[in-house]
Amino acid sequence: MRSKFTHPKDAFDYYDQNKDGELDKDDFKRLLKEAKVSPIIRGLVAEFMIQTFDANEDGTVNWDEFQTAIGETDLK
Ligand SMILES: [Ca+2]
Ligand SMILES: [Ca+2]
Repeated sequence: MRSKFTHPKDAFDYYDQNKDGELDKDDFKRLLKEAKVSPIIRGLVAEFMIQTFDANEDGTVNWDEFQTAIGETDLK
């Protein structure tokens, strides 16, 4: 989620592997893998991120929720 992507939507689409418009736990695990997060805590962190960003509580993070998330964490 750094210089590799010119726009946050590029990052979102890249990690949304099955292109359903939502980042699920597996998508986050892949993101965390690339961020070099230890496999031991990857599942926990993925769970935590979804719980934190999932505003409508459907278990996945959609583009709107992702935008809110990056807006709050200043990763733009
Ligand atoms: Ca997906
Ligand atoms: Ca959601």
